[in-house]
Amino acid sequence: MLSDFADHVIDPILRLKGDTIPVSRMPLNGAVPTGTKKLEYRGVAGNAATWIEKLPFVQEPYIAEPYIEYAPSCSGCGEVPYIHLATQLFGDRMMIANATGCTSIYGGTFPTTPYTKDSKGKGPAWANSLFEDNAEFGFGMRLAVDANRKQLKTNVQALMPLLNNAPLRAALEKGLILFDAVTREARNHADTIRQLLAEEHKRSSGKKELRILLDKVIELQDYFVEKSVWIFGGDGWAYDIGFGGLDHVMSSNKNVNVLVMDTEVYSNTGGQASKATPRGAVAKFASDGKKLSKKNLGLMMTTYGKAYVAVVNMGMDREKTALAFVEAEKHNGPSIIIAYSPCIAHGYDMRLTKKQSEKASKSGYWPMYRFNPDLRAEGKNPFIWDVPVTEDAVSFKNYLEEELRYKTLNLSNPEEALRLEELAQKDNEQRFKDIKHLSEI
Ligand SMILES: Cc1ncc(C[n+]2csc(CCOP(=O)(O)OP(=O)(O)O)c2C)c(N)n1
Ligand code: SF4
Repeated sequence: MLSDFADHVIDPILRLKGDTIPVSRMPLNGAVPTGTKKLEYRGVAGNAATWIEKLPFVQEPYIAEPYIEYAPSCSGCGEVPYIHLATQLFGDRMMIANATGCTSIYGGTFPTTPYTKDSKGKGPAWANSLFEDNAEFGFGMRLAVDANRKQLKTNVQALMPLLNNAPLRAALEKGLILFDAVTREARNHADTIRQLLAEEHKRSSGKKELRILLDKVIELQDYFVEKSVWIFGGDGWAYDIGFGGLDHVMSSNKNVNVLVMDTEVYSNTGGQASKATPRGAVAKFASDGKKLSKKNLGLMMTTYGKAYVAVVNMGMDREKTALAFVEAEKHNGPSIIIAYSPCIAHGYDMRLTKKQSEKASKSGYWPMYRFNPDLRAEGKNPFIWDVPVTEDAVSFKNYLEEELRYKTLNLSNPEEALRLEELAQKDNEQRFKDIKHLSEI
């Protein structure tokens, strides 16, 4: 399938001969083979992030292959490492609803795609709906997975008494016991069931009732292992245009994971201001500096009480960031991770993103924290600081003066730049107080 697609679709398109491809060459269901981006790189696979496997809280490191490679973003893009991280942790059972934005453009490229599958043929299922309905789109995926798993269970229970095949019956029984586990044992066992089902299917012709149930269980066999449903998008989506849907999903009790890659502007359309843009930064529609403070999305999300919330910064602390991903995924309810994401729109050398990310947290601009409602059950405060803002501090000015989005205003209107900078400093203090309040509940 891949070589056919590569020869008859990818190759002509890359040679600018796409117009010659007959429509019948396109996959009928709209799904394209994954792992094809590497064909543009002599077929050499990308690297898996080995540091993830060494983390003590990643209990079953089994990932030796990447699930996204050669994402064609800008060099140094701060969004991509978060996608690498999420896919390496959960990629083989992941479903991603991707809002329109940079993540959908470099994630959903055609004719080659950077998302991959591993040697077992497993990898993230990915789709993009619209900019404005992505939370609802992912929510729909969750409901569909729940419905399919429920149907699978019912059909397995109906099938078992009809089986004369003891190994398959025992495997299905064990499959039901492991139904909610996502361990390596559960995943390997699902592969065993798949094999036994295929063998039984070959033997079952002429047995109508058995065949109907077998067909149904085989159709749904991918759902023996629980999926990890993710909703990806930028700040333009999460803070502004998709916020209604985000609110709906986050106030539900469904197990979805939201990843907001916060570049503080609508990056993909050239850097328009969003509600995530900080005060004083110059962006499109805020050419004389944004006059209002950044919306505190993290704090708002904690008010649902039962949602997991993490505000992370990979450049500051990748281990705490990974911990937030693991906890968010584990939380049996809605989770949101708001991720500091350097972008070319910030206006500095993208080789320095790590250093600048550190300054963002150390200056108090980007406090890192986790709000884990599961801790309440253990009688603990759900709020955890990950970067005490007083530790190893740098001044806010020191952070600002590295970035063109702040420097521009200083050049064109220094009085206004100073006024906004002072207000932005107060925003940081207020944000800190608002969040600190949570740590004292
Ligand atoms: C309803 C709607 N409005 C506008 C657009 C155009 N559009 C596509 S991507 C994008 C910017 C996305 O910004 P953000 O969500 O911050 O993601 P980023 O590109 O920064 O990752 C816009 C405005 C659209 N696709 N749909
Ligand atoms: S514009 Fe920004 S967010 Fe988009 S790919 Fe480039 S660096 Fe990444």
